[in-house]
Amino acid sequence: MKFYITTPIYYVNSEPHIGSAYTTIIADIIARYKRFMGYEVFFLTGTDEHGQKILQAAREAGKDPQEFCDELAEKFKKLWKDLKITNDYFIRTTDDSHMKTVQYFVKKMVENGDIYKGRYEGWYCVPCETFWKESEVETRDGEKICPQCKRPVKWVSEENYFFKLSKYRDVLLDIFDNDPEFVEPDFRRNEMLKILEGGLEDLSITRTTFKWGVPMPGDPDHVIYVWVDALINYVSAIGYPDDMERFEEFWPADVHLIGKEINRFHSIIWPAMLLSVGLEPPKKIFAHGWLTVNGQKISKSLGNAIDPRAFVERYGNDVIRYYLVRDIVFGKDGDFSEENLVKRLNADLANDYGNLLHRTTAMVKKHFDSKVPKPGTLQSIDNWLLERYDETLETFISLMDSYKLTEALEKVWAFIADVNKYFDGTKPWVLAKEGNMERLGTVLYNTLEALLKVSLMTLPIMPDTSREVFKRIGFHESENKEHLEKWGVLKSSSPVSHGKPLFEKIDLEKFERVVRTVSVEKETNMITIEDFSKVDLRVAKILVAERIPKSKKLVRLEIDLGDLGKRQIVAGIAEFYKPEDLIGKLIVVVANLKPAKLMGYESQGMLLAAQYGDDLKLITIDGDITPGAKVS
Ligand code: ME8
Repeated sequence: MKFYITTPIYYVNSEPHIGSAYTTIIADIIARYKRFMGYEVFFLTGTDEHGQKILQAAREAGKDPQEFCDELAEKFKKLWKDLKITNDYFIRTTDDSHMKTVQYFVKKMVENGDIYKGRYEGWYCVPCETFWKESEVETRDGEKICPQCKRPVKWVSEENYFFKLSKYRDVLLDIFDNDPEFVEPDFRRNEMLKILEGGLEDLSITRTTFKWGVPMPGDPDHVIYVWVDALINYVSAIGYPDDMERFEEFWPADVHLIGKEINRFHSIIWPAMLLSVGLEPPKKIFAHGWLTVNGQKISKSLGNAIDPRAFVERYGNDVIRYYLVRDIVFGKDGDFSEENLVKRLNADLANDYGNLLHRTTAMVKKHFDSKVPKPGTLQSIDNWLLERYDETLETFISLMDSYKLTEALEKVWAFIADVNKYFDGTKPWVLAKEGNMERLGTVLYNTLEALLKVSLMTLPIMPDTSREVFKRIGFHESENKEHLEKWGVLKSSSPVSHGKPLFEKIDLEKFERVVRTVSVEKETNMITIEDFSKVDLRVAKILVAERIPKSKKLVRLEIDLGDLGKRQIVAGIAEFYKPEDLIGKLIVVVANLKPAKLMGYESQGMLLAAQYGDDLKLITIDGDITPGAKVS
């Protein structure tokens, strides 16, 4: 039995955050659950490293794109390690083997007659790496913006290769019809059906205005569209086409776990691409909702505070995992609220679960010399507990198998409530007082066994906690589903240890958030007029311009700043301007910037330029004005 699960491969334009961690943690939970249930699992994650957005981010960081991607990919890998994610492989789209597969795949689409050359005219959103039709874009203050991320879109008009996506509309509709669970949750499936019913347009699959991507086979002036490149990771990672034996073992993928905003790529474009090369579509796409943190959008303004490690340090890995599954209904949008997290920690984990273990092991220590007691004859209340367990297990498995993770966990906690009821109802402390050791032994045995069942069911969600519970209740067998299926797994007289509470409660009165509510000013990056006036902007005339030897990007300029004298500045504009064309231009510079050295040359200021995608243009002056003039 094989099980193949994937996360999106994350863009490396910025560091991983709680949003990317959410998908990866959920995928990890599913992967661990399937392994526990006896499947041979392949759990894939990785990074998406080509395209304009990454190129732009690398430029902004002043880094070579490959070097930039190498650094960021390491950060993702490190985070997953810190979060104890059990991915079996980490794919990067700049891996040679992946790039070869992308070319092979696209070549096959060409051979199958699904690619043609045409002119693309329309809008493009770089942050989403998405083409939008005129009818789809929105307008804000006279500017066209992306309907998804609401940032400005760019007009694109280029010769491109196109994929005949429209051709696959009817087959896709059939797939959706034949398998109502192809895309989940159902409200996300309905969105996709609406798109399909509205008809599909062919998709532009190459770009010519930059080079950071996989070259189009046979036409290297074109690079393959980053989404086409990225989606192919799901097959390149399992050996397509070089190792077809391995590929066939795992394909089609059992589930692509993604966020709702990239559903169209996974549920429509990707299956069509696969059909084009004669491969089966994935078995399922599960598009979960979006998280906010303490009511705020996850954005750069939240800064490093949303580094998932900060939460893990404060609350512990298992608590975060529990909270994400329990409080955010899997599939729907939700808020990662630290206050709710603390409430869950105190109530569900420390009280319901931790205290039950604590009370039980305390009594085993006191009355049975820290050894698992022997159970005696069962009474009706014991049978009631066993029935509750049978029903819990059946429902738990069916909920987990259908990705109803939140409900599955609720079911386990309903069982914990039953075990607490059983414990209180059988009054073991009275039995102890009365010296009824056989009955006491039975009650404690059943409670320990129930705790074993709870810790086995929650093993994929809270692995460290479960293993700690195993140790304390004397369970040393292998971790597999057999131990869930029968009652009475614990061996009498195996050692029990009564340790410190499993979870430490946090006092809500003194509780302090990891992420503080960011003020509106910070959120919108507002500055005051005083802040702005600190920047001394001046007009400067370029007197001398020459390339810096051995540098692709840097130009050395001598500029005249009038009253402020002459200065040297170094600017990264060599790829956009020839030095001789710069001489005589009136530009704008920051005159009060601390000097810095670049490639051994001192730069005594910074010129201003506008950059968009691959374009860079200097800020110049409309007409003549004396050098040194203040800009405000
Ligand atoms: O889209 N809440 O990469 P990406 C929940 N490279 N999940 C969130 C989230 C949030 N606030 N923010 C991000 C890409 N995610 C492409 C994917 S796949 C072939 C290419 C998660 O770095 C969620 O899974 O923008 C979302 O789909 C993904 O991160 C987007 O990651």
